[in-house]
Amino acid sequence: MADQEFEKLSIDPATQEMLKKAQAEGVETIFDRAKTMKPCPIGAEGACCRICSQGPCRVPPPKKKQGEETAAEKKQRMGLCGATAETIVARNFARMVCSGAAAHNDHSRGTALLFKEVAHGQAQGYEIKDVAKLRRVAKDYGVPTTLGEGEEAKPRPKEEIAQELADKILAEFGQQTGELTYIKRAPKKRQEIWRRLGVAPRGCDIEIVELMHRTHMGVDQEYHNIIKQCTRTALSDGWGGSMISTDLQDILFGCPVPVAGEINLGVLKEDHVNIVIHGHEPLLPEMIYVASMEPEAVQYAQNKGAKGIQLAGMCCSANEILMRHGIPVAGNYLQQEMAIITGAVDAMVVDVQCEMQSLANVAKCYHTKLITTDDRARIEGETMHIPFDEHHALDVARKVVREAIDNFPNRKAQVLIPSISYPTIVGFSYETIQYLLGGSIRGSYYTLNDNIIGGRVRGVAGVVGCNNCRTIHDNAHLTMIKELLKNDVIVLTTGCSAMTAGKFGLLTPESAKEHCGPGLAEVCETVGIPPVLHMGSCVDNSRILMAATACVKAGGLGTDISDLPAAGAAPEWMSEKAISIGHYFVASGVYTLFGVTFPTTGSEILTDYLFKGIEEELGGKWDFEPDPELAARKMIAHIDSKRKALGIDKARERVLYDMAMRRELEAAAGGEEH
Ligand code: MSK
Repeated sequence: MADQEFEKLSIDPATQEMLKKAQAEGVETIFDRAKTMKPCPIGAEGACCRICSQGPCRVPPPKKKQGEETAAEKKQRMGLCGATAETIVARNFARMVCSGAAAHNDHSRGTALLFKEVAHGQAQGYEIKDVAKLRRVAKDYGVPTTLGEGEEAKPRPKEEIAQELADKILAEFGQQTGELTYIKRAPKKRQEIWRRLGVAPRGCDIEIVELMHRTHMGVDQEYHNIIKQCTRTALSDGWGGSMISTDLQDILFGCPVPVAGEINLGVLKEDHVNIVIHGHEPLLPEMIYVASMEPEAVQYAQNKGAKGIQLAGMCCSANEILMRHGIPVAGNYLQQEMAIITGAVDAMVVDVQCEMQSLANVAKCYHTKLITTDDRARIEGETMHIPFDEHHALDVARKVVREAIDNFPNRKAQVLIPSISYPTIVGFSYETIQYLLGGSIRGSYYTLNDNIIGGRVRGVAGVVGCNNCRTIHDNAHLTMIKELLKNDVIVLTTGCSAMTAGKFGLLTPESAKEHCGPGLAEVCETVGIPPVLHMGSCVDNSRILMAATACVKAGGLGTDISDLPAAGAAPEWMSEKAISIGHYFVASGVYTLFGVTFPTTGSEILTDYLFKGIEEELGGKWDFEPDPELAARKMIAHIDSKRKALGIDKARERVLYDMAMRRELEAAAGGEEH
């Protein structure tokens, strides 16, 4: 393949370099398979029904425009059982929401179970690191944080608070009635919408189970009704499982604050033992971080001829340890094979989600040990399975580190690490942004709102999500983000999108001058923040929900998330989790745009409902645009329409709110800031 061909696969020079190496060494990657295996066009549109053994039934697209089809023609576009294109496509969409929400909520359950063990002092190596956050979350759950009353009141021991809180949180997974606690964190108006529509989730598990039931053959066959349960299920992810994960991980491992990091394959070191941590759950990675720094481990590595141990992350496990410890990131989703192809990775340690099965084949071409660590996620061809055990996590981590060190002398292929990496500043949790905007005393989102009202910041965009080998790696993320920044739209990012931003230098405060419009550049310079704020991993999209809620509660931008000059996007999405995330953003009132392909285009009627009709009910809606520049313009147009509705479409004098005005706004938006 000629050099220009590699540029059509990825805009990332480090990835291009590794693709060339793979070609020279005869190693097959996802990029090769994408060339030879084309997606099924009917499946891609969501119009293939395979939920019973009478099919699969494939429903081709209509030959005529919507509304022009005769009843007989419509009949031809049905499954054997009579299920219409709308039912089939809605069911497929629903099952994506289900699987995505299940992934996040199951991740969350694991974290909650560990939290309970820590609270009872039965989890080796772990402790409660963020007591202030523990107390804030306890308040949400109605768990007392003091003992005694009035002036006699004393702080309650953190272990006691944690024990009671753990039981309350774990009960929410199996809860059958009522509603999830965090629903009350949303603006009042949003809560009312959910309650009026009957979509406030009852528990973390029940909504997923019910949606699976309803998409079984012969159950729910009315697309609005299926999508309604999609909404309830997705909300159980965003305002349930994902938010619980984020909060408990902050309590256990520390709430992220700005920290310097580095990203791209160049973070690997030829003369070190390289351990790449890949997946999503930070429980074991936190201990691997500890184990890799123990003097005995470093000495052991030196005895084997290495200078030391280099830990690096991949995908969202990377985001977790980057945000809290500044551990460098080797790359995003489409770089997992690339890391092994360097020939320098002594162990790739995976937990759950986004790990490609092909890792086993690629690892065999080199010396890399592929170590699975979660009983829920084994990979055929793995080198070994060292299961995570919360009671002995540090011992497990030490074993993993030792396996990697033992492998260092076994390197067999030529080692070639691209000397490409970029510095980043990350760690912008919702709380940190609040602090940066106003300091610890008066910390709040007022400052951001004032700048939005004054027109320096045009609006806010969340750009998140995966890479997808059906589009040029990293290109859509980068193009979209640059276009938004140029137009004074500040970007909040998570997941693999955050890594793209980092790889191209957008996660540094200095980048504001180069990439932003004058208003946003001025704000970033004054506050000292990058124009793209890295907020964490996939579950940390819940931090974006909290930031949006804080904007509403700070006042001046309406009374609901749907009033904000804001938009969301996943321009290179690929996973079912992305669909669940997208749908909970829509359900929270956000205009949400996806790129690459859209999974409901097999039904024009259903797609129309998701892109238009649903807005009347939820205030948010879906959209699809594969061209990232056009997509960014659509987002900006939406932001402008919201500015107009708020009456702030023309740049105007800054309105400085006094306390009385703020109280009035807060009351309208739903009470105090969290
Ligand atoms: S890792 S879900 S490829 S963002 Fe969270 Fe990246 Fe998407 Fe996995």
